[in-house]
Amino acid sequence: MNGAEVIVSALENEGVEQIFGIPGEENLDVVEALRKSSIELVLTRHEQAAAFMAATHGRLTGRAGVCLATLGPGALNLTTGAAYALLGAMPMVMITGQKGILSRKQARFQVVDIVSTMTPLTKMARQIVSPATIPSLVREAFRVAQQERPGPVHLELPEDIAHEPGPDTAPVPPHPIDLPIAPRAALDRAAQLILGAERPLIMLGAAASRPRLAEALSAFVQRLQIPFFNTQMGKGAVTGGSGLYMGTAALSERDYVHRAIDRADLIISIGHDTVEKPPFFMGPDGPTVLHVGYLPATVEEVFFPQAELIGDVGPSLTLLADRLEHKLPRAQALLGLRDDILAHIADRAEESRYPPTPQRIVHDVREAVPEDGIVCLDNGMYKIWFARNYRTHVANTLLLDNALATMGAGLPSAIMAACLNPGRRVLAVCGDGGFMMNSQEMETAVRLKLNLVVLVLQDHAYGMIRWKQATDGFPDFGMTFGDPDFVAYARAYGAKGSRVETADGLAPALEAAFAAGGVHLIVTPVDYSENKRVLVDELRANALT
Ligand SMILES: Cc1ncc(C[n+]2csc(CCOP(=O)(O)OP(=O)(O)O)c2C)c(N)n1
Ligand SMILES: [Mg+2]
Repeated sequence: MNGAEVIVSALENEGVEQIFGIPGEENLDVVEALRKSSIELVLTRHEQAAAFMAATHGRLTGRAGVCLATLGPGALNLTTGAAYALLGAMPMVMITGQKGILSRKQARFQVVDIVSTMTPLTKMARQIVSPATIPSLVREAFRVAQQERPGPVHLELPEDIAHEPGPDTAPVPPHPIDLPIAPRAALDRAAQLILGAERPLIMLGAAASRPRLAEALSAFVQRLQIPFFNTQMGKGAVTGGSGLYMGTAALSERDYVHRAIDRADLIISIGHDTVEKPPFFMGPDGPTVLHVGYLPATVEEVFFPQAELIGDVGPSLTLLADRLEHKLPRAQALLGLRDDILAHIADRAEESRYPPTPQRIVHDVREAVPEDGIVCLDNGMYKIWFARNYRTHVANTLLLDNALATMGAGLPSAIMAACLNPGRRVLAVCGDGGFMMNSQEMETAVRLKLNLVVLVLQDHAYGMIRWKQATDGFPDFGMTFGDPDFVAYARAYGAKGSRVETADGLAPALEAAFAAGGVHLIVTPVDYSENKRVLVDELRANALT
């Protein structure tokens, strides 16, 4: 076996089924080994998209997704995806080529120090220097990528090592890992804190969305009956708990959900990751925060928990609930605020106006997407509206990036979600700016014969920045652009395209697109005057009352 065959068999050993990317000549031995393997090579049209897809695979399954690129330019195109996976805690393994390291007939042509480039963007970055080390290095790469806190790992395979015959070493079999559960003393302390609380509130953060946690987390909330809110990336982690849902902290302060947060005397913060925009600001006057997590909390100026429960979150929460069930007469002290908060959030959701408001767009999307359907957002103004207004009932059904918050990941992440869930409805929601950053992947979606709908919200602008510019008192300058004819653009890829022309046109367009199957782009204008009216003026007034 040569180095390339050893690495591909090690990837098969890890259960890898697909690799996303764009090969270069330095990867040709790997491509040949893939051809003879059980792994599918999925070509993308830009390496950045391949990395977003691989990271999303990790996010949705807990098993690292794999992407492949050549040396230099190809590898550099993976860097934004590496940062996306690092900040977003998504397990991913990136494999890149390199010129030979034993001899180099092309001097420094295309040679960039990718291992150094990747070092601050990954949990581990290594150059492979001999075929014999590959089985243990690949096992180590997956172990590191998948263990808490998950993230990306980079392996560089130089072309001569890929070509070189090595010993027929067997891959290292993965072994089951059971994480430690929080110790008894910490559980007792956490239980005392919760028993003593007058107005407790649960917050679900990004790590609450880990795929393996959904059941235990839902059981915890249902057994204790304490109302909960979530951060943007903690959306959807409680099944059947909708009567206790108080809202999503899409903004850091002053939103309606902060009426509950500001009154709570104890916040049980499950899986909060300070990589997210703060869901609230801690201050000297409370509330007390109990951090429950796989790892201790990172202390920040605005987040400094007074108590912690560290260990495998699911089993630890089960033990905590055993100590508290039926013993919390004040569990629902804050629940009375719920109806008012949710009524404010739902305001104007059914109004017929053209162009539609963001609230109406969120409402119509929710109608068209079943509970287990998956909505993947790019980054733009609408992300705040979806985070605030879109109700989720199943874990990981609203995928958004509140960590790197990069534009361009909406379509690739939706492609990955559609690949993994062929029977479920999958929708990408993108702005006209973010969509154009990776719109070439429409070809990938069509080639893969996916069922996927892409909703493009058109304001001919980098709307979010334009909104911030106005909110900060700057004149309107430098944020507008022209768009292609999106319907014709979709058709040029062999996808279907349609445009929303009336106030009530979005819902039927979505339904028709999902029902027809295949890849479909729907473009709708959006009335962003609501950004100022609600998110600035109304919330400012709310803060004064
Ligand atoms: C790669 C990248 N570049 C720039 C930004 C800064 N940024 C955040 S939102 C935004 C505008 C997004 O425009 P669009 O996709 O059209 O969405 P809209 O806000 O107009 O709905 C920009 C430029 C970013 N987050 N990521
Ligand atoms: Mg826009």
